[in-house]
Amino acid sequence: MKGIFTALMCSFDEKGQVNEKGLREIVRHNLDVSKVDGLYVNGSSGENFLISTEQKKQIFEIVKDEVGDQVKLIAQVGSLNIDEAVELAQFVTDLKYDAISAVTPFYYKFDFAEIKDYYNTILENVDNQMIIYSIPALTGVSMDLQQFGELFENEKIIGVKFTAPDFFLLERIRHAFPDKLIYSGFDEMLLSASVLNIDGAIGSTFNVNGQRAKQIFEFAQDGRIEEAREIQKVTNDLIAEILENGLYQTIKEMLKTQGVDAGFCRKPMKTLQEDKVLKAKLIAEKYLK
Ligand code: NGF
Repeated sequence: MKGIFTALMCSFDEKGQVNEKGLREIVRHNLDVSKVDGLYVNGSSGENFLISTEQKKQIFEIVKDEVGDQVKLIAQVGSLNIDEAVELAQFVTDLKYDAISAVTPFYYKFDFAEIKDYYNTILENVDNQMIIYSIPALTGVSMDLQQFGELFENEKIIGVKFTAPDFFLLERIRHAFPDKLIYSGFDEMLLSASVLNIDGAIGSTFNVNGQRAKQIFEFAQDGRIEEAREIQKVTNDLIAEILENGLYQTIKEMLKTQGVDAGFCRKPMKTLQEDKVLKAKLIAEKYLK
């Protein structure tokens, strides 16, 4: 379960329906061109919070069918509707996903006891292992070292997708829980996290920049920091341009330049205007081979 996992994007048509052919092409691009170690399915980058339960299931099925046992698969099943989270956790476990992950419950400002109950409830209902998805900037939910420790007491919770710029907390978690898996979630901070001995990373930009992410991670593990830093620099130039142009839309336009039918983003995400589509093509020309 270690290494570089792409936070998989999904191809949607103009009406917001899943474009199966396009989704399969995105998967193949990640496996055959970027050669990543695994896929994180239906996370933020998969526009998970914008789609129906049926669409989530459809995506889980298509991805598993395309990947088989080629790489590891993590299914993000977290939902404010705990019944949906349990239903999806059972669904992907039957499909033989290697692990499940769930975003911390958000919006209602749940206290820690409620957050803990959410994870334990999902896990009581399923025979699978869980990776906590912590992304305070989007959820507003921050947990401290002791709270991570309490969650980790459940042996089925095997790790965390840590999407935060708090390297003090990251180091403390690494030190306190050497046997838990830590995945870095901010691609622009991959090297900084890697030197703290994380187990891997999960990111959206790996859909187009997976090869560089793999190099950064591997160089850092080998202590080749200068080489890793150079690649992180190019990576961050790329990420800065992507963020300025529109994150998910730009990655999809970049994928299209690689012959991948990456489709559109779901509303309320906007469709890029012509000038930004052109800019995405220029970014692809500059950074992709
Ligand atoms: O897209 C976001 C939102 N974060 C992703 C990743 O942490 C989560 C990150 O790769 C994710 O992709 C998922 O759950 O599917 C950023 O897009 C990247 O570092 C650029 O900032 O914060």
